[in-house]
Amino acid sequence: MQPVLEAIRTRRYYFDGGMGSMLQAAGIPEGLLPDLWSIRNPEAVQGVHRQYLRAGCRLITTNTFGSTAPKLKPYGVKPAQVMSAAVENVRAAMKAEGVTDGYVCADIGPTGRLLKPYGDLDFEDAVALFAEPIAAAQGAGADCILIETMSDLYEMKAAVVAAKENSDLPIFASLIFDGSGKLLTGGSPRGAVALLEGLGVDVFGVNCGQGPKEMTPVFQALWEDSSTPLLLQPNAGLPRSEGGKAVYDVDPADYASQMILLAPMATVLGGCCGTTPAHLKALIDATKDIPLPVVTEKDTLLISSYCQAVAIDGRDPVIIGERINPTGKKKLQAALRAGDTGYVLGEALKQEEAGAHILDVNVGLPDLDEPAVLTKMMEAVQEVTGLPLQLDTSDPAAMERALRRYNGKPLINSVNGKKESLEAILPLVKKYGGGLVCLTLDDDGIPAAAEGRLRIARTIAEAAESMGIRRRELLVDGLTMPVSAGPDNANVTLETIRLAKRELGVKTALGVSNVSFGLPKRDNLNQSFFTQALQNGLDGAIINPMSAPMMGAYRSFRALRGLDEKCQAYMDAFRDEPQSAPAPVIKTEETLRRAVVKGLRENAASLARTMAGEGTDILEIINGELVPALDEVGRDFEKGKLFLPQLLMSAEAAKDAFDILKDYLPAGDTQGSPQILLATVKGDIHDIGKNIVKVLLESYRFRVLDLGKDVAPETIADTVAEHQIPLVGLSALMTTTAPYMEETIRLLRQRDLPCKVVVGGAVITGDYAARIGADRYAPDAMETVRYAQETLGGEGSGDDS
Ligand code: B1M
Repeated sequence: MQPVLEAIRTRRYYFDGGMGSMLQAAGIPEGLLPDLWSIRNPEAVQGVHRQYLRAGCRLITTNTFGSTAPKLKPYGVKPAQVMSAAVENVRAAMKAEGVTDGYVCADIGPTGRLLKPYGDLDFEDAVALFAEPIAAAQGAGADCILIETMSDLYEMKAAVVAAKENSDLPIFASLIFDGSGKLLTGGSPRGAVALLEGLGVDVFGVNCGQGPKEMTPVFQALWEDSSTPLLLQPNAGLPRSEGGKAVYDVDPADYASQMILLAPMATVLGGCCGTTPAHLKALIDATKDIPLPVVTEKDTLLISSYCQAVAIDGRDPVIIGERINPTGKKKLQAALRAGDTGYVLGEALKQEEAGAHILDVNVGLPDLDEPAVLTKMMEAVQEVTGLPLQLDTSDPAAMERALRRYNGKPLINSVNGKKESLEAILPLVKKYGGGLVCLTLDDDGIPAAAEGRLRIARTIAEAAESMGIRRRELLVDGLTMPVSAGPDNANVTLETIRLAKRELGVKTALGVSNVSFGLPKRDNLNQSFFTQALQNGLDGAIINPMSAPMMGAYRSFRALRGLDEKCQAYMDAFRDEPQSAPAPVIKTEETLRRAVVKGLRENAASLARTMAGEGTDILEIINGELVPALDEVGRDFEKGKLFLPQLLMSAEAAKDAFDILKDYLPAGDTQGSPQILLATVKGDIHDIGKNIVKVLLESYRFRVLDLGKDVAPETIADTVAEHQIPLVGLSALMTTTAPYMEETIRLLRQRDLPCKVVVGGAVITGDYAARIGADRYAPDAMETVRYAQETLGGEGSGDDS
């Protein structure tokens, strides 16, 4: 039989549709992991496969969506067992239906956990979790791997790496976007194309989450950027909840008619939640004669982080911030030696604010463990900025380690024309993906003339292409030599840029400021050379974005070249500047509020310590810095300007600051029976506010029993009864969890527990509190203390002073 990747280019092939709902209809017990039926009830699973085969589907997905070790552990089975049985079920169904042109697609779903630093799952552990079912799929004779319903690009990367390392099967990969066109962790369609094409995934696209109509903008965006065949597997419309169950409203005929509009862009179609064999049958009837799309090779180089993508299109140049490179920088050298991430992160954020699009990260110092330090600094920088990074090292071991764990598709700086460099770096680019900076030097050094440098660039480009690395991924660096060392040095570099673009059709990169080495007033030369390089076709400028002359040259170039529509970016950058010469360096004031907003944990803690140490009132610090910072982050989150990972980093920074501040509050009294119970209600994991309330109550010497977060009404009522607690404080921060506050109060009243209840949290108002029967609404922590004093009398009864 033809390999699956060849087959899908010859005619339309269809994935199947929903599996869970079909198994429910077949009687699977509620709450049982559907994958278990691959072993325990193979006939039922085969029955579903057979229905889809009869509908005309030929890409049949194994019933293994949840088959990673932790999810299977409670049932005492291993991923390999389930995968082997599941592959066998598909084969048996095909045989029973007499189908000879079907393919077994080994289904790999998400782990259900967030990866570090936002969650608790380490990247390597995620790779290992995916490796098990993938290796089993290969062993059992699956035809391809389908990694699906991924809402985070980092987890997707872990799964793809696992697939590449544990099988040689074709890889299909599919993501779930939300209504705003983003992934849960903020990734965009363009970021997805960058990552998945970089990793060499064979077919990718979108599934789940929404119906065909709602998916259209995301799918269109993928189509515009991608040079890879796309797959599309929407739900039968947007799910809505009815009696706690998801219900889908789009019937087979509507589903098919909505898909007709997207079929010209999709090589492979199929269904997801809520779709049935009837949906697939209607889809196949409606689209089987629509010609397959012709997928064109795009020329743009895409670079990405977990949430942002930068396009290097050969026309509009980008800025690569050069400040995180210890060469000639004593402070950075000291910071790297001391493992001081705070300083490095400060440099990262300053460059971002100054307008960099990509940040170079280089930690090359002779006495440092470069593989460890580069990875550590890269991860730290990725925690606080969404800008894509350029990994800059001449040590292949350091490059590999960082590249593997990088969240996105980076720039790789660099390879050169030497055999050992090509042999060490090109396989890494092939495996992990990345835009590649190609230095025009080889064993004979740096050629004096542009033609010599072009020759090396050609050697690199051909070697890369022979390994399947596209030419558009390459940025040729013509190497800047000081003009003080030779009058023709700048001309040769400029000529190399021109030739590389014209003769090889590649992009170009350049570290600009070396041109002025050894001469006074370096800014003059740098600025002028930079403008000339841009004119000659420089695409990636490695410069100091905090240098006003350099950014002035860049912004002027874009405006003059017609790259800056209505000169908007130029005006935005300079509107508020005095019309005289601009200050040479852009400075940012470091405040606790900013540190929390930016998620700078170390800075937040040390600024909190400084402020408290200087005698600033602790409540003033909380209400004047921490709360407004989190409010700002919350607003930006709501507007879709930032995403869950940044929200988490800000929350962590606020918690670190608060951990310092609470030591400055008077110590509490923890002896005796509790007087106040505190809890964040069921379903809600926000506990920063509640923790502040707790510490403040304790500093007023009330004895607090903290039940933590996500606490069920019954647990609260039982605890109040057991300890005869007179005052209960409940916190809720979401509209969806506030009803549990009401339920808790109702239960306390029903059980006649003689306690008062104070409530608070971002979504609670005085009116709401009154309506649900709370005794008091506390807009902040201090109001809680006042109410405790009113109801329990004076300070806490533990007060013996
Ligand atoms: Co989320 N979150 N969050 N979040 N988060 C909000 C609440 C949100 C308003 C952001 C937004 O969209 N603008 C939004 C809720 C929207 C809504 O329902 N209307 C939201 C969302 C949607 C979510 C997720 C669903 C995101 C997702 O996964 N897609 C998810 C939910 C998870 C869950 O709970 N099931 C989520 C997750 C998170 C993080 C984990 C990242 C993190 C929480 C970390 C933690 O708490 N350990 C987080 C954060 C930090 C926020 C924001 C930005 C800040 C909350 C905060 O800590 N504020 C928040 C936006 C905002 O509130 N501006 C947001 C500072 C804190 C000191 O204030 O808690 O109000 P607060 O407490 C004050 C007073 O209200 C009062 O005193 C405190 C001190 O003055 N008070 C009480 C509070 N409780 C009291 C109890 C009392 C008395 C007074 O009686 C005892």
